[in-house]
Amino acid sequence: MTPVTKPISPFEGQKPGTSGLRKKTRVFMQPGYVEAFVQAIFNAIGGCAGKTFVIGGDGRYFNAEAIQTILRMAAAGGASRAIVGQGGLLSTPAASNLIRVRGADGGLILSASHNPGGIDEDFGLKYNISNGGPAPEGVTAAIFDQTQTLTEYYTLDTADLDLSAIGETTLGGMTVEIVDPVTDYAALMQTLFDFDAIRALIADGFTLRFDAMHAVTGPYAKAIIEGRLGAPEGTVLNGVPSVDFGKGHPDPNPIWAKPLVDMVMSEDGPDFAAASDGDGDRNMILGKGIYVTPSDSLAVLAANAPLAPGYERGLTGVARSMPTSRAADRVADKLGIGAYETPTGWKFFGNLLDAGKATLCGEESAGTGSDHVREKDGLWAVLLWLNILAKRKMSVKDILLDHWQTYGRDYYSRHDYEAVDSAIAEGIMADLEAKADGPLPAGIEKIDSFSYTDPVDGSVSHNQGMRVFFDDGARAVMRLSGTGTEGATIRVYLERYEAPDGDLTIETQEALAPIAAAVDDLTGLKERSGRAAPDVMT
Ligand code: VG1
Ligand code: CO
Repeated sequence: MTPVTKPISPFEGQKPGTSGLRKKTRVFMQPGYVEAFVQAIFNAIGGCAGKTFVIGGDGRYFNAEAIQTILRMAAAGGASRAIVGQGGLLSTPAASNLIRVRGADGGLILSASHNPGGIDEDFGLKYNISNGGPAPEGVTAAIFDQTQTLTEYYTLDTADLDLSAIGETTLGGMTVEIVDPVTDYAALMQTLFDFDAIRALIADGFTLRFDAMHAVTGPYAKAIIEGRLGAPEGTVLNGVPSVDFGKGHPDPNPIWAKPLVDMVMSEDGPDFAAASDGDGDRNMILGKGIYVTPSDSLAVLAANAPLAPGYERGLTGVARSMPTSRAADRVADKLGIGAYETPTGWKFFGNLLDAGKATLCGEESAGTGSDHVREKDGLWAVLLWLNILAKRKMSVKDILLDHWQTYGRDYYSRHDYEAVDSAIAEGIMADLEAKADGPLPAGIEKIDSFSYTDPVDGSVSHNQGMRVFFDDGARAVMRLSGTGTEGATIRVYLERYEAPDGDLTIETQEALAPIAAAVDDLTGLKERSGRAAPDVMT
């Protein structure tokens, strides 16, 4: 079948953000929009002739249509094979795994992650490289360059493929292989964790719930938690993926997963509960009566990982994004292993993982993962927690208390001010940057703009967030979100350390109120954004 060449003019703003290109669904649905971005990707990677790609997404509205477009274009460009999740579904970590185990050249993942789905909500598309991880900045910059100079794209005039049946078909000269989205991923999990120990824990009466939030992890959690681990049916909540995530917001935090939080906080709640996001790479961990902040979760996982077979030889290092609390550093310090601080976004962990410098990575935004794939992985974090609980035979709350009594506690919270006028938000950031040169207000030791030099390839990334260091060791970070689709979201990250012999059980917002007030004094944030309080606090 001969490829058809079609003329196209560049679309404005096809610039990948923290994790791929995210826009309103209707923007993606404009004629030629997906085609332009996909052709830009193919051009930026030197074409797709002879290549193998993994393709799948979180099942949101427009997922299926976009996949058909990508398949036609990959075939027209001469790709030899496309490996597609059945029904177009693949969680982000499962896609990363497939790229790796199948030795694919790359992958196209369709997701706007934790953003809501639907024709009036959000859509997204990102490219992952052959290590299974998100394209690094050099590649995303090349893609953006291509989007600005495109003149044509290549496709086939063919009918849609049926993506519902497992097996192989062809499209032009390309083989399309439809795979079960869960099989390889579940097999990988089984190599990392002590499934027998977790199964015994559950058989002994340990109770748990997993909220898939109507998103992609439903089938994975059912197969693994209810299937291989023997948890009773009904353990997985909201387990059927839907195009609009049940009209919810598939963001596993105490705001959007409130029913789950209420459940574990109640007298007869389960011993453990967890949730994952739209594309399955985030996690929220809860124990009876307690919410584990993602920063603490990373530290606890780092301290206990050797209890799981996949990590029994110990960790080489731990990496965290800059705004993530320093709790993980304290563990790394005690273990005498490397601690790395990277800019926000999983793409910055890829080199550290490939080079064997870090085994575990994490972000305050509910992302944790390891060198088993090159994405953060929601279910992986849940299974590692379960493995640790099965071995330590303590409650989540006691594990956390024990951790704080050993390392001290980094009180931590993130305050988001959403959909703020972009010019106002940029003004707030610019004014804070101008204050870095001093004179500094009383109580503040240093203000700087975070720059990162990758220790593996030496690449430098500037302007990765403003840091405010206080005299007493507390820290605040401010940055603008790179995943939003409306105005600007200002994120304010607050933390304060309390030593092991200090007060370890203050209510979090209370513990951080003085820092939040100091940030407001410094920036005029509330008045300038016109908000009396943050829209979301995690
Ligand atoms: C947010 C988080 C960041 C995460 C990114 C992608 O980015 O803060 O930690 O890596 O989302 O996660 P931003 O730029 O909005 O702060 V996901 O699950 O949306 O792929
Ligand atoms: Co996600």
